[in-house]
Amino acid sequence: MTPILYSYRRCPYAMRARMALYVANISVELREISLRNKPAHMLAVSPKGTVPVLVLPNGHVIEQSIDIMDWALQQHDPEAWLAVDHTQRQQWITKNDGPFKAALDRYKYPEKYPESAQADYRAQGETHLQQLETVLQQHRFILGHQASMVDIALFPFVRQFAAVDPIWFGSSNYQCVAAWLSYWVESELFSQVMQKYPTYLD
Ligand SMILES: N[C@@H](CCC(=O)N[C@@H](CS)C(=O)NCC(=O)O)C(=O)O
Repeated sequence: MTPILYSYRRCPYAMRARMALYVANISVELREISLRNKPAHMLAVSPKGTVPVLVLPNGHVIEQSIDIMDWALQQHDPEAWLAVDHTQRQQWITKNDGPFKAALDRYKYPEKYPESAQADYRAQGETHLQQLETVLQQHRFILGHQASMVDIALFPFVRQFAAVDPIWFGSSNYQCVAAWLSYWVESELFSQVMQKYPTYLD
């Protein structure tokens, strides 16, 4: 039997999970959901209601994107994406999924957060971009000369940040971040996981 992946194409958490599953060569039954009309089976197995959710044939449910990446790469890790220092890895993921994601949401939808100006939210996110720029000036990928799951876990969020105002991003000083982002966005891996699926309705 094939695992089921509840996914949403444009969700950065789902993107990182899909990429790890793809690299690990694990076939899934991908169920593209509507966030406004979530499948009853998904909510039954994972009441928190976020994607991605992976349901294994034995009924085990993995409902956090990083846990799906870890599970997939523990099955098969041809690029050695898991071979990284655990503390460093966690620091980057915590910063990305915490303060950077919060700044990204506010920068993307400033009308929902009128207490500050959009430029302030962008500046908050730039703290993270600057840290990325510093390490990417030293090596091609975040943790060194080889790609790792940290690159995959972070770039979908940086992609969204860059896309809010591409002209600003293109003229900003984050040249190494821009090159790193282009590398991933233009990769075969990314185009594979961005294929479109009809919405699954149960
Ligand atoms: N911590 C979760 C976060 C996942 C998440 O927030 N996904 C969003 C979509 S990008 C979601 O499903 N939101 C529920 C909704 O919008 O109703 C993970 O890493 O998997």
